[in-house]
Amino acid sequence: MDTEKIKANLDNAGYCIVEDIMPIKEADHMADRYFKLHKQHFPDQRSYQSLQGLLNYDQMCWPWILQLQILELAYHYLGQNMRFAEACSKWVMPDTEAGNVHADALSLSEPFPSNMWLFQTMWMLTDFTENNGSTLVVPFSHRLRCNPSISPTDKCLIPIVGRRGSVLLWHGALWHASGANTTLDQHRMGLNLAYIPFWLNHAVGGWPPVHPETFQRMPRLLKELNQHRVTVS
Ligand SMILES: O=C(O)CCC(=O)C(=O)O
Repeated sequence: MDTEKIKANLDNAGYCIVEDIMPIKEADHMADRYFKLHKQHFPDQRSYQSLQGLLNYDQMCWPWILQLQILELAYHYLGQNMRFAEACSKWVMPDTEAGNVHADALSLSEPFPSNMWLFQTMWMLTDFTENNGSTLVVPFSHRLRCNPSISPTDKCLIPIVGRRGSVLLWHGALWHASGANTTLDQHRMGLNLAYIPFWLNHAVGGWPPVHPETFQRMPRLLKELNQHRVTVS
């Protein structure tokens, strides 16, 4: 999709789906890898799993952080000194309830700033369907500049469905949630890659740091984007 059209959707409705940006084979490969990683990290947990600090465990997501069209959009919204916030894989297992509806407010108080402070992406590594836990959003809610107080069954939430290899982009103020997975056997795997402006204190996200040995292996631009969050622990 044309970048100007994506910006128009993001500005207007607070979100945009870009279809088929990643080859299906790559999405399948990454999903396989992340299912395995999740099983190692959460051997007993059933339902919704969020694997934070993914950059330390996996290199397959690195090129997608630097995907040119997405990066251009992140620079447009967050400025030339913008930074990478976090990579996190998110698995919605069969028979899982929807998550809480929230904005990614990162401790900002209301009314939220009108400028974007979080450029959020959800890469669909499996197909996202109405029933398997696809992300729910409330279109236009970023304009309200406040936290939601609605339930995940509220009718103003719509499921974002798409083929694997597509990416959902949204404004941090948009109200959203993980959807319910009402299937018996379909697993949803998504990859969150998030970007923030330089002025936002990274600590408010509570995101794990990048380990120095991971940082050393990164290509130059990825280093630049992650330089603020390298620590040993
Ligand atoms: O897993 C999902 O679909 C929702 C993710 C989410 O709530 C978030 O990134 O803040």
